Formats: sequence, C-alpha cells, structure tokens
Amino acid sequence: MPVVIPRRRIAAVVTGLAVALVPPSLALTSAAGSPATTVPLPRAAAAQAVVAAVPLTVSQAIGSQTGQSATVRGYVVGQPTATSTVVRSNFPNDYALAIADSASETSTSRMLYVQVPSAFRSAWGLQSNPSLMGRRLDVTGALAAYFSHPGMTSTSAFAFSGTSPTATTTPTSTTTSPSPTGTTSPYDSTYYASAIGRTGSALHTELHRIVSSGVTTLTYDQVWTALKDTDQDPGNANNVVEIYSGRSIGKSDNGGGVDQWNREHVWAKSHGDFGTANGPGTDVHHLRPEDVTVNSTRGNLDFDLGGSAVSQCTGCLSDADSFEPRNAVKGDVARMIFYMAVRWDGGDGFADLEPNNVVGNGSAPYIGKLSVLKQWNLQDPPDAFERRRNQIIFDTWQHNRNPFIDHPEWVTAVWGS
Ligand SMILES: [Ca+2]
Ligand SMILES: [Ca+2]
Repeated sequence: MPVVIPRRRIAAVVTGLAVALVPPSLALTSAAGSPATTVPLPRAAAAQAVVAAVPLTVSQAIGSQTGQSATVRGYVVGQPTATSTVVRSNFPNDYALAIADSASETSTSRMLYVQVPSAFRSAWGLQSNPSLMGRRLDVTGALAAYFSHPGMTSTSAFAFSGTSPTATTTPTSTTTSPSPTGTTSPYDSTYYASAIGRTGSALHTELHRIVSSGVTTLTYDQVWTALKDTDQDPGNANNVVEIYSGRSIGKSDNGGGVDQWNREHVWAKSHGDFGTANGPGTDVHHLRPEDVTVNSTRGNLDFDLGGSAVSQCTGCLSDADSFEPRNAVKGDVARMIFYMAVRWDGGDGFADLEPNNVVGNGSAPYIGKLSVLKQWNLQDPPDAFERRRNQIIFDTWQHNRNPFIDHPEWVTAVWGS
C-alpha cells in the first residue's frame, strides 16, 4: 500500500507533544477555570470540554504542573510544612493541605500541596478543622509548585466531593442500561480511577484523556526495537511472534524481503492517512510483527468474517473488502482497534479514528466492522501474551495502557452490545 506522508506531519508532531503533556481538559479550561461554552466547538473539542468538569486525580495533577486551572479530587492526608515534610497532627496553622489519591498515603511524592488562601482558612485550614483529615475534597486552582513541590496555588474553590456542582456527563439512556460484567484491574484505583463507573460517551472521553496523558511518542524507527521487546516469543527470546500467521521468527529477520517480518499497522494507516509520522502511525499498541507477504495481503482491508484462505496464514480469510484473522488473535485485533478509537480523537493534527459498521472504508478514518469486532472481543478474551505486551508498553515504551485489555467489558460500555 502506498505510504502517504501528510503535510500536517510537522504540526502534528508538535501538537502531539503538547497533548502528551497537557490533558485536553486542561487545555480547554481558561485560567479562570470557566470552560469556553459560548463558542461552538468541533465535535471532538466539544467532547473534551465536557471533561473539563471532571476532577483530575492527584496523580494526574502531579503530572500536569502547567500553571493552568483545574479541579482536583483527593483525600486530605496532612499539612505540608516543607518540601518533603507533611504533618498529620498538631497543625501549625491553616495555610496549606496535602491531598492524595489514597486516604492512607504516606509518601509525599504522591501528594499534591494545596495552598489555602486567607479567605478559606477558617473553613478549610487544618489547625481550625483537624477533622478534615481523611475527608475527600474537590479543590480548584492553578496547577503550580507550592513548597517547591507539585501543588496547587491561587486556590479558588473548596468542596467536599459530591457536593460541588460537577456536571453529570453520563447520558440517561446508558445509566439505566444493565452494566456488562465488570472485571477489575490493579490500576482501577490509580490509572483508571476517574473512568470507573462511567459508560457511553463519558467513558470514551475519559479514557481518551487517560490514555493520552503522559505518553511517550515513539519514532517509526524505535518501533522496530519496541516490537522485539513487546512481541517476543514466550518460548524463544531470540524470536518475535507474527500476529496473523502466528509464526515465530528471528528478531533480526526483519525488513522488506520475502518471508521477513515488518511492522503491521492493525489500524491500517491509510484509514485516516496518518502515515508513519510520530503519532498513530508509531503507536505500538496497534503495531505488530507480521510476515511481509501476509501484511501485503491484509493491506488496508477492513475486518470482517469470510473469504478464501490466506497463503502462509493458517486460519486467516480474506476477500475483496475484508480480512479475518485466526481465532486466537481475533480479540487482540478488536481491542487494538478500540484502543485506537479512544486514543485518537482529533484535535491533535490527526484524524478522529472510530470504528464503524461497514467494510470498504478506504481512506476514511474508520475501520469496520464494528459488530464483528465487538463479537471478537467477547469470543477471544485477553490472554497472557496480550496482557504482558500491554504491561511492557506501559512500563518501558509509551507509558499508557490499552484499557480494553484491562477491562474488555468497556467495549460494551462504550459501543453497546
Ligand atoms: Ca487472543
Ligand atoms: Ca476517536
């Protein structure tokens, strides 16, 4: 398939970096904290503006010390008196709070230091109100260092969580739907804390914010090295496993030659024309080793059932407008597509990628077939190989996770059953 290099490449790299450093909710919140609701916004931006009403976690606030205004939710764990000192009793005054994502947090590295301006000290200072310890608050102010430590200054609002006028972003129709069977992940109280309990477009929007925050964007050349790590054959450390064919092949046998492996874009790069510039085209969550000729057969076909057998790819089928991978990776493919849909939402110089229910999408920023992908997610749940690679990408490479590997039921929660 032809490699398309969009003219927006340079701008996209620059804005992609900005997105990685600043959550969209912050970018759309003015310094005074009021969302720009009077100006009509594009679809993606409007969706992100909704998120501006959702409090950040403390860990997100620590990672977003941009000076911008935001609301942060956390438990009161003490009073900071120096950069690495937080006292829990005998509070010296009412000037500052330390908040954390856990009420039992003791590490100052996981605390946000919140300035308490004079107008708020009698109601929200710890010396006057020691019973605030352990209470969960929503605080609004500028995300900026305080006591030479990640903090919030010029704090303009304090409230107990749940009493603030936080917008309800979940559509009524989805709140009343039966919830899919839930799973738990070790990241539910940290990475996913702000997504838990959401459904529909509210969940989509929040997952976008989560998986787009603090991301390291790889170059296309770095993808080779990443894949040799993420897709290593569990039975042979010298090899990687090709996604569609299932063949184990030498890590160093990569390139463009017949029977070598190369970098397959599971979300075909022509669907949205993102090419191989730093961004969706180098997002290793959907990049996999594959045999050069099988990769060529898949081309930019949408995913669907049926067709004729694919050479060198046992269990794979293809026809004029679709490709069907082997059973063992059907769910893997689906969850990569769903990840891309929440990771790339437009507004960053790249197209808003979404699944739809057709085949033959060509260069449109869509991939089908949604009904089939949802079925594949159910019939092939996350396996050890998939979970391991998600963890390696998070720990070593991009520092973001595929939420649908941790919570496959979120596919139903976002796109319905
Ligand atoms: Ca699988
Ligand atoms: Ca999207």
